Amino acid sequence: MNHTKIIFSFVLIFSVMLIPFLLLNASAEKVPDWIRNTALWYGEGKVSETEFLNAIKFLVENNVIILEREDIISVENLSALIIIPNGNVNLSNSAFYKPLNLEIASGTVVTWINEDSVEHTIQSQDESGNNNGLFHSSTLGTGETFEFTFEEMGVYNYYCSFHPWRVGLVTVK
Ligand SMILES: [Cu+2]
Repeated sequence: MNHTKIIFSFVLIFSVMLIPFLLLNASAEKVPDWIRNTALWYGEGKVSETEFLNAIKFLVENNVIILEREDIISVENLSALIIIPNGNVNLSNSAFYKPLNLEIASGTVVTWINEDSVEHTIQSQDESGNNNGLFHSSTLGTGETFEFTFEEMGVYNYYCSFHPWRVGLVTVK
């Protein structure tokens, strides 16, 4: 017996061993007769491709054919918006920051937009109301924006240096 014959014999033995497994996996009992007929008729040109594909679709939808789906890891571009609404300037208005407490994931870029008719700033402060220097916008006119990226978990307070009663929160989870 030369090399080729030995290898061929191996392949043959393994093939014989594998065939029953393959047949078991593709259990004919799970495939309804109408699908087998559809496949046959499709091969004979008696039914349309759409009918054949619908039959395959049925097998997928009923888990006769199981497709393994890979988890899709998407790299999201995390961003969020806080609106300084019109009327925010007046103490008596309920024109709070929208949202008043923004909840985000770490790495989110937060943009504040001033939709009020007067100027505002965004100034970070600690829990006691003291400036902590984490972020501080320049004066924002109507329609102007300020961005800050929150990298670490925590609760962040901010306020407007012109209207210090306007306090908002960003919670990074
Ligand atoms: Cu303000």
